[in-house]
Amino acid sequence: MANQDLRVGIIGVGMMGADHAERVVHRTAGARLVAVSDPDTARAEALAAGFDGVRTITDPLALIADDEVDAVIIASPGFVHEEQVSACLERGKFALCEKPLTMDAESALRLVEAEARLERPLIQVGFMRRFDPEYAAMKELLDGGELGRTLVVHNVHRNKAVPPSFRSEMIVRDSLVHEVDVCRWLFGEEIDEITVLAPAPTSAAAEGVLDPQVAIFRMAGGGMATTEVFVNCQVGYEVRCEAVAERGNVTIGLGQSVFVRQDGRYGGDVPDDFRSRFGRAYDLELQAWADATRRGEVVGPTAWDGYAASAVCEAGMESLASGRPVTVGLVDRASVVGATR
Ligand code: ISE
Repeated sequence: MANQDLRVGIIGVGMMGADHAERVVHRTAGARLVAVSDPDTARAEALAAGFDGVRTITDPLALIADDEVDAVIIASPGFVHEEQVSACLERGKFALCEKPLTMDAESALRLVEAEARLERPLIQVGFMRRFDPEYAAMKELLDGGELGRTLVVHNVHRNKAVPPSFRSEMIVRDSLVHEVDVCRWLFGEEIDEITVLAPAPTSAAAEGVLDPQVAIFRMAGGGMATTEVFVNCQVGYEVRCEAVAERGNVTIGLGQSVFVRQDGRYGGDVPDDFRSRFGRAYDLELQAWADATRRGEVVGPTAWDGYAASAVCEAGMESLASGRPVTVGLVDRASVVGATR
């Protein structure tokens, strides 16, 4: 496949899937969008009509099985991920699955085990922040060792507003899940324990929704991380991360790329949502996925990363309900995936 275009099918063409469709068509070298699937067939047809040579296939499992589809981007809701990722594994097709990998640790682990039985990785999970140039530079600096051991990581994750259907647990499973992955990746360690607390909620939150939330992670090697997640902050999309190491600290997300002074004031724009803030990260993520898939490899976050994140979030939701720290009970990694991945 290395010399041919990767023929990509996308399942789910809501906000993220439609964004990826445009990205595959216009900004991913060596990849070609050939099919899309969505329960809202009118939406799928309207999207396909905007591009040349893109078919709609109503049944997502038929899209996965289609001979003209080499690899699949899964951007459907999390509750159908297990079935769709399993079908990709059964057909031996590479999949880039948007986060969360599945809705709970048990089903995510089933996918890790099914992939391990194939003895070749096929799944990448869409934790795009690992491809963001600022996060990547931070990781490189910390791994370089000059700053010494990383002691604490502080995160801020704010969305301008979310619909009333975005409940307290979703703040953990859909939003905090990014910091779960970022902290596992930056420290290079699992999260052993999580506490999620909530102050008195903002008046902008829907009835009964605990927003903002503050999470504390205890890392397996003794480090700690704090995260404020605030999904109705009203201002715009803000993601910041500061890593404090023994001989220095690194901060990303200050958003100072374009800084204007005018009429006695100074400042810049706050991005509206994650598609603009992480647009470059998504582009790099898809390019890396397409390149690796054509080589027959997986780069970036693995099925294990998806499982570990689901397990931490499950413990986080329990902690949010009880107000107490909850231990994350991961299965032994080597016994499932071997020592290599
Ligand atoms: C959304 O699903 C994302 O993945 C965004 O990155 C995050 O900021 C947002 O809170 C989630 O709802």
